[in-house]
Amino acid sequence: MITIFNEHHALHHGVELNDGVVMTCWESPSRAELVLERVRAADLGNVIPAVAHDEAAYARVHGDAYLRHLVTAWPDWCASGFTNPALPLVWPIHALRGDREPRHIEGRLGYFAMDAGCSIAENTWQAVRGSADTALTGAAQVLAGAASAFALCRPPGHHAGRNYMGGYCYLNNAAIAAQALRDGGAARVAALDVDFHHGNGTQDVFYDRGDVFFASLHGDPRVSYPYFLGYEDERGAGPGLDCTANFPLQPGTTWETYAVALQDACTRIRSFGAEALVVSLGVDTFVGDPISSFALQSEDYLRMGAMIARLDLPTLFVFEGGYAVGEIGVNVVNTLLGFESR
Ligand code: OKP
Ligand code: ZN
Repeated sequence: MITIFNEHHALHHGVELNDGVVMTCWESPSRAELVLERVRAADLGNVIPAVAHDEAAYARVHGDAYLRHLVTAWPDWCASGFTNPALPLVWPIHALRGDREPRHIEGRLGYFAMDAGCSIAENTWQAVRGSADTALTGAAQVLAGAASAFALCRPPGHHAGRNYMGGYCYLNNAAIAAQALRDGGAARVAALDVDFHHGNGTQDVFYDRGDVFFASLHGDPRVSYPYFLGYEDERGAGPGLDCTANFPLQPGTTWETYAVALQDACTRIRSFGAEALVVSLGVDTFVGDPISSFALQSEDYLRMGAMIARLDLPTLFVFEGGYAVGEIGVNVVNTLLGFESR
């Protein structure tokens, strides 16, 4: 399996609120480097650089005003006299006006964000677009006939909606890749999200569409981030009704329980008639993950990959979360090796 990698990912390391204090994010550059190291050590296949894409490819998934905000946030933040990483501090929740984009950068940051997990600094945009380009390069590999590919994206993408960032995610790499597969000729595409956290952004992008199926296995939103989406009764809308499937799972979930839900998700994808598959691959389902609460073991990822392979679809793996850096490489590469063992 070919791996796509963009070395500019390292230009970005955000800050987030932890225990009431601003600290560097769990989502760190070393994560991608450790996965790459394991890809090489396991001889998974060639590693190729991401091909730069035009912003038009991102605009297939994200709104123009949001993309403009991503590009101008840092210069506008500096022009307002600020000097540290940009973070939002006010959000247009419920009864507040969500229909007006403020002009001041301080207001705009909240308007286009779901949380304070996405700081913006001088080189953030370069890393963010490089991550989307990594996914797009992977999609191109699959469209060119590769049975599978691994987009080693960083920063991750699945919490980013059409018009908002959140949870370390700015552009939705998996959604952009799924759309590229559609645009490249796949009539029906499935996005399977196995990150511990619900893929609220991917769900947002495809919720009312009948051509892209979205399935997510994740920590129950009653007790797990992102808290405000990912319930079982979210099934899609309009032409997309029953093209969204959510599998909330409880803290402590082991492979035995997880496998049942994953099999369900795969059955749904098969009956949908997908011609290509995008997997949002987060390994924060690992028992040792510092910010999540499932209990998968490293060997379970071999089984996960093998189960996904049984769908027998051209498959693009897109890297998302996973914060147990000691085992992150083994867990990711085990999934890919399990897939290849079919
Ligand atoms: C991104 B991805 C933990 C708070 C959670 C946000 C987590 C974002 C996860 N104390 N903060 O889905 O792995
Ligand atoms: Zn996650």
